[in-house]
Amino acid sequence: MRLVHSGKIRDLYADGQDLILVASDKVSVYDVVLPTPIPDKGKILTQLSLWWFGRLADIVPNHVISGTDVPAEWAGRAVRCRRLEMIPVECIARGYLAGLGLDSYRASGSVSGVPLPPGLAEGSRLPEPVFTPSTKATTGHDEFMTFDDMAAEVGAEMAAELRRITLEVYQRGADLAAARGVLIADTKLEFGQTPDGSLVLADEVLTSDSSRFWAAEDWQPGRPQRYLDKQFVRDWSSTITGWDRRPPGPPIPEHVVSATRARYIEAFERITQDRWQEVGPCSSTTQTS
Ligand code: Q0Z
Repeated sequence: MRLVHSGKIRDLYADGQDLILVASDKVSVYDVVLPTPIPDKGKILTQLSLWWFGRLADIVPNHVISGTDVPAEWAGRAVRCRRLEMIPVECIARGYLAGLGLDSYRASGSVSGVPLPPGLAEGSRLPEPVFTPSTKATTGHDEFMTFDDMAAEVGAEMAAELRRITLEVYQRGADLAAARGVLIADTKLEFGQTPDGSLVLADEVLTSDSSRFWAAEDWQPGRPQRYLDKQFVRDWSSTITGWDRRPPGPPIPEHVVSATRARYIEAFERITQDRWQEVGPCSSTTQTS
């Protein structure tokens, strides 16, 4: 199969007319990919994304052709999808203040040109979710764009439709996850178009690599939030003296790997209310603990 694009964490292959999206077990902290994988992470996030696509299909069609008709070596961690003409904008919805959204609020009181009320702190819940589109930077960090910038790029009607769908997907996802103990602070969606011009939700959806997942019981505005999934890696990495958070990152010790894997599974199990079960070519013989 032909490799079309290689990302930090995932790869994209072409198979005839289709694309195959493959999630690795790599993990990044502070935007640096560490040399030690988290076993099954790619499978857990792929299965969660497939679960969400099913839960969101009445809002917007998606690019999934199959989560099982994929090469055996990638079973469980790959999705066969429709090749689309991708929209060159990151569609982000935020319900809480963190990350670059927090930076922008502190600098200007707004994000993507949307004014927010004064007095918000790190981790604060916003009065209502906001649409904060970003440019897809080819190098470095994406940058917020205003709704008018976006309309100039994709057309006013398309921009309005993407904002409506993005906020609806976020609202559905955040409400469902919150009821199950996971706060989804924000999420990034990617859309594409079919040859007839209709919009399709693509890439991955509402995973902890495309969103911020916080454990609801630990949420406390006014400080950095604890991540439901990779907090052990973050905590441990901040104790490493002499790592300046630039690549290459340090190898992760085994106890941090296993605790982190358990948190990915916990996020999956809380949200889906299903038990995590290894999906793969020989799941009955694969060690899962
Ligand atoms: C997704 C990405 C990477 C994983 C392009 N259905 C689609 N049609 C056309 N293009 C894409 C998709 Cl999902 C597409 N990406 C992002 C890059 C690994 C996803 F290296 N880029």
